[in-house]
Amino acid sequence: MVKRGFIFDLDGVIVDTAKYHYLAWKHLANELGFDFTEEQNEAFKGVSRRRCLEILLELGGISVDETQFDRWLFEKNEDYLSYIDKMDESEILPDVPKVLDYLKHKEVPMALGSASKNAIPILKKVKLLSYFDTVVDGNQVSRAKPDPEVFLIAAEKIGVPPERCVVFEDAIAGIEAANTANMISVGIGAEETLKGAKYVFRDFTEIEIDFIKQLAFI
Ligand code: B16
Ligand code: MG
Repeated sequence: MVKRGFIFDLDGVIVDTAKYHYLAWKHLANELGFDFTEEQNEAFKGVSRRRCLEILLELGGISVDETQFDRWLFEKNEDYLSYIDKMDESEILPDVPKVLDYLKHKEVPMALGSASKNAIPILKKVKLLSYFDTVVDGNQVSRAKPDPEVFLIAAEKIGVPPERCVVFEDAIAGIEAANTANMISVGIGAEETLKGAKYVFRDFTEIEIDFIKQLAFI
């Protein structure tokens, strides 16, 4: 029997880097003369860096040429990386290692599927890189979620057909991407937000190993 493959999003599933993205975007917005709220930051989750800056500039009513746009993209990322640099294992979200350890022990193929171009340095910082057979990130995809490209590449790389893959995602666009790819979607977050997911858990502390076992071996 073909095993199931497990694909994990990064920000909001494995670590909460959204708070650092927020600080860096807010810093840039303030520098440009307007504020950026945590509520507005919600719409940035799972969205590519480039698209986030487009939205931020729309919020501030600012239009710029490509050179300045790229300069701000770079500046925001440098700021973000200064937070990432201080990360360690204590920032892994609760009970994530419980699930990763179980799957690793059972030799279930695992992939990371993230929009971030900083996924590998983050995984190294929190010492989780070795758990994943492959990392598909923002450097390898041309179409952002809700396009299923990131998850389809991940499935191909771990050699598991899409319909046998399970995706853990915290963003609506990510759940949509998983569903479009014909994968089993598991939402991490609020049920009201992640209505489209096949299963929803507030966080990994709500996930029993028995549930993972069933998902992995049926
Ligand atoms: P970077 P995910 C996403 O990560 C974040 O949720 C999103 O807020 C961010 O803009 C995007 O990565 C790009 O990140 O600037 O590091 O390339 O949820 O897809 O793991
Ligand atoms: Mg996410």
